Amino acid sequence: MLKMVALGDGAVGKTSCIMRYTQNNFGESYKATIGTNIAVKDVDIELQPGEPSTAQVVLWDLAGQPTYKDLRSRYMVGSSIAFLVYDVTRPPTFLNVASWYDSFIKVAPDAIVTLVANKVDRDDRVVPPEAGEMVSRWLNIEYIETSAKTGENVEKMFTKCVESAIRKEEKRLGNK
Ligand code: G3D
Ligand code: MG
Repeated sequence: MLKMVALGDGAVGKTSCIMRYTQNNFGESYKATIGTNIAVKDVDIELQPGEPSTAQVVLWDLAGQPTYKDLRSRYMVGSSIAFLVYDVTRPPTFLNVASWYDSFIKVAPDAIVTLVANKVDRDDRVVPPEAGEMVSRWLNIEYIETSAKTGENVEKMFTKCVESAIRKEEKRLGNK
């Protein structure tokens, strides 16, 4: 069982990505929820070609934007995976990526992190793919472009994250 947390500024689409993935819908009235939402999902993975299996993932989604560092760390602790979302139509959400990354990796140094450029369906996009790719190279993490609205790459993002985390864990156990 793996813990996966959603990171990123408010309204970038964290909850929408999770809803798209777990319930295949978009734009429902789930946004008003206060607190931490937790969803359990069986993720279909293929660690070796032709060898499908499933992993149970517990998805943590923090509603609102707590300013208390303490609360954020407690939310992040014990995670194997984080997906760090920004909104390609709002540059400030992209500029905050490094700060989210730093605070997460302090708490979960062995976790897998994926950088997610969301809302790519919108025609008022201003953060280009090159910017996201560059930051992901600097941080040495994966990069993927998604739209929770159309569903583009959403399932792929979750599957890849989980496969990477399991591979990393297997490697770690193997090297013991
Ligand atoms: P958060 O959980 O990161 O705070 P939400 O963000 O999932 O609540 O989404 C914030 C707003 O962005 C919502 O709009 C939601 O519908 C919209 N949104 C999320 N993902 C996408 C996307 O991929 N494409 C588009 N076009 N919009 C998206 P409202 O207006 O309902 O607040
Ligand atoms: Mg949310």
